[in-house]
Amino acid sequence: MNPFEIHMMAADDTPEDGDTGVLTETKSKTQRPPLYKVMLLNDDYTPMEFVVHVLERFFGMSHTQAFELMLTVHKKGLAVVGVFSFEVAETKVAQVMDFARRHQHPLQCTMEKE
Ligand code: TYC
Repeated sequence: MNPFEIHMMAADDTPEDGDTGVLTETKSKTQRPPLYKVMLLNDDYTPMEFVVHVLERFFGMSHTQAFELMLTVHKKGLAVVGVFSFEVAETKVAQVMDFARRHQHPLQCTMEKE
């Protein structure tokens, strides 16, 4: 997006006038949408293989990536598994929570503004 806008302002803009327009330049701040971290929390009951499967299925990770990140959550208590727009983050959290609930695992997934 072009952050510069040229505003042409003619004080009295009729064809007979000749060009008495005034040029002004304004620099408008480029707005970026807020991003949200999606985090997975450790617990004592969810099987490791289930968490690996969740990371592959909902976050597009390879088996190796997913296994390493699962181990990080297991050791550290939690980890960021992705950064998304609000709507995408909300969808990921809902998908993971629903999938865990359907399999009767207590796995928790949350989101937080970056
Ligand atoms: N701590 C679990 C176990 O030992 C594995 C696990 C990892 C659970 C990551 C949740 O987000 C999690 N079976």
